[in-house]
Amino acid sequence: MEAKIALAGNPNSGKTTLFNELTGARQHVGNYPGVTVEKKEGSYVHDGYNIHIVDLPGTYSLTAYSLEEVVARDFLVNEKPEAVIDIIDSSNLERNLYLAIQFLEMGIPLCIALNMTDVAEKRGIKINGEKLSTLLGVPVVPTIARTGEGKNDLINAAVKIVQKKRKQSNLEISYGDDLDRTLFEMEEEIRANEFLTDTYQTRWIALKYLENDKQILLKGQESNPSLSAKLEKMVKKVSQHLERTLNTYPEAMIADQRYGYIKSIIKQGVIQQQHDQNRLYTSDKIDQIVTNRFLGPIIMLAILMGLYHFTFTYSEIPVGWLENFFGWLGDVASTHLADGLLKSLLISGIIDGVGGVLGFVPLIMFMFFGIAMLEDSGYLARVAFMLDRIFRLFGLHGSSVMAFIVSGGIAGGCAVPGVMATRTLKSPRERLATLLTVPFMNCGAKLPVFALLIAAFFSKNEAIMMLIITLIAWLGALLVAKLLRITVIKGKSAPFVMELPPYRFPTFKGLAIHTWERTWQYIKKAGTVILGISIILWAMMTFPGLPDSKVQEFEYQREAAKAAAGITIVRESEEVGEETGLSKEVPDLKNRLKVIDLKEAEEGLRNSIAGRLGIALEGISKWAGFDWRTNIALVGGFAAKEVVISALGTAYSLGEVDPEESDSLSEILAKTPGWSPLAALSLIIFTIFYAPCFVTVVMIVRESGSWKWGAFSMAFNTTLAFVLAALVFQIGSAIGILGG
Ligand code: BGO
Repeated sequence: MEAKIALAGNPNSGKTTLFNELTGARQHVGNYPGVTVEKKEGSYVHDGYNIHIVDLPGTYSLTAYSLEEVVARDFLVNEKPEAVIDIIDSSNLERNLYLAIQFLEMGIPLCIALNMTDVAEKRGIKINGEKLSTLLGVPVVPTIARTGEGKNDLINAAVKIVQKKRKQSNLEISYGDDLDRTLFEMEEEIRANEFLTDTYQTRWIALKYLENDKQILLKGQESNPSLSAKLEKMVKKVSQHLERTLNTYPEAMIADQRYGYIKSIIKQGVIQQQHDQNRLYTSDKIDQIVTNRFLGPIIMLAILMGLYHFTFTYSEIPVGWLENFFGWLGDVASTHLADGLLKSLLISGIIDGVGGVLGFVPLIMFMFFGIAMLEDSGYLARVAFMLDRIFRLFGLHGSSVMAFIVSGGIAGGCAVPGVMATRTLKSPRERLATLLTVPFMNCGAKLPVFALLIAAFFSKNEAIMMLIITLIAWLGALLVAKLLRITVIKGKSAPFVMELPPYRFPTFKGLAIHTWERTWQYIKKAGTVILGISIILWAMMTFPGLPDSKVQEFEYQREAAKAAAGITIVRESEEVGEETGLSKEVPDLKNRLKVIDLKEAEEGLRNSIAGRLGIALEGISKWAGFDWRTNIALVGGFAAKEVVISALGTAYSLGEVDPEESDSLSEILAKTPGWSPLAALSLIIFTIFYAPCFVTVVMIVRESGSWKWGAFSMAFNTTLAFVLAALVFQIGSAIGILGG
């Protein structure tokens, strides 16, 4: 039987020595067609196989920077050897793995020769080949080419790949938020147009465009000039963005992330000993402290607390300004508009609804600024790395951490890109478990709901409360993931590696741009989707209104109150003088009228479509401490979580008719009977866990490939949320804590 195996590796890794060791006198030296690069071929007989061995030119990378790289790459693509042996200099593992990673990205059936183990050992470096093999998903064989040690094991491993016709799945590294997003978009274009896909793989083509690979660019321009131009434009756009925000460019970012991936492999116990501490770079030195088993988690929690403290403390003043601004806007509309539907829509539907959401812009902005700082400095990747160990216990993939963080793991993300970020997870089971649990994170839409309830009921412990909410969300997500992984999505975990890019000093410009981009998304959503839903909900809370007979009844009550007050005024003015009587009695009348107005508004709301729904649900929701108004808000939250705030704003505004009353929503809630810190906590728990918003459900359906998982996430999450909220409320009430 015949087999074709290629030897590859960095220059000086021992390739020639191994080639000679294997082929001996059976060698043939020529040139690769059309170029002056030497091509050595030879043969080796093993286990009934006549193995044809080709020695590829030594390269550090597989991007078309040099002729050797183009030749090596073309050979792999055109000749498709059944296995490739990558010879790695063990004494310089990190650098040598860079090439191995690129083979894996190309989906090459790979076998690693961990060569020069003697040299490495002399330098005090001991490598755990098995661990490396598990993490990379390819066989790893220690060798000493100079003596021929390990030669047979190596060929055995390569022949096994040939025999099993083993397909190597493509390694997909995350290249950071910006590049990942562009890669997804480019891949869609490439796939749809079958652009160069007969020769190369989709993601790899996109990656080469990002790396500005001259050979692929040329082929692309020849094959489909307009699509090639489109892809180049996408690359230009993301390049400019990276330049502005992180002062870097795609090629550098890609190399950084690849090295980050390697660093993470090495840190997982692949190098068991390294005496030569002087060779550690600054990033490694920082990592020794920041990702330390004991210090790391303490530092992480301290940083989170600091972030929450910073956000709540400093955003309070501008949030107050905005609250006052929307209060003033409502007052202006109230004085200048005639009573009627338009006024109600404007004040209760739009100003109190959307204004409630926009009022939190400063808080969102501060939170995003803090997160951008953690992200741009490279610390967030370390958080993911540390949480990795914990995630494994819950049957999740290490890379799931990043999807959780994108979804709002720290607070203020979004589950839609979070669900999309699970695409980098190779194992379908862990991917499914991740995409079903990322919606539990505290996205930017839930954050204002928490901020409102914290301000109303836990104002003395804002940061600690936010930290508790974060921990509840994570714990809940992990436990649900575990539950899913031992029931509906059973199966073994795949090994994983994640990226640890070098630390960087974030630039102020970069932070500002990242903060603004995300804040703008929030504002845009408030002005479009939330505005639309607020108007629909306002209509549901306004119509059909009270029947005429009821309206008339309230009118009579008002008349009667006025008449009674009139009599009193006259009578009292006779006794104590007109002026005193008036000043005492008119506010009394005003109060009486206000009570009648409130009753009418409340009855109107109760009689509305939303009100009836809210009341109908009260039979169940009372177990969790939610009244009918909260129910309306929560039903609205199925569409988008911001609606919880806007609907509460509208619901309480429709019951609040005095224009002089300018209490903020949190003040109103704190004063309303039936509300207590316990009821607020129960609502917080429910908000964390209940059904994802509509767009996220659509994304779950798309990414899981089945509408069943979308339906599952809605039904399961809502049931879970209700059970948890009811438990908290009932137990809290029974033992009488938090005002319950
Ligand atoms: C010289 N162990 C040790 N200790 N050395 C090895 C091993 C190993 O496992 N494998 C290879 N080497 P190439 P590329 C040399 O040539 O095969 C040595 O570029 C010398 N030469 O012997 O050429 C190997 O084909 C004088 O060393 O690598 C060679 O990939 C003094 O690593 C070098 C000392 O191997 C590079 C070494 C005149």
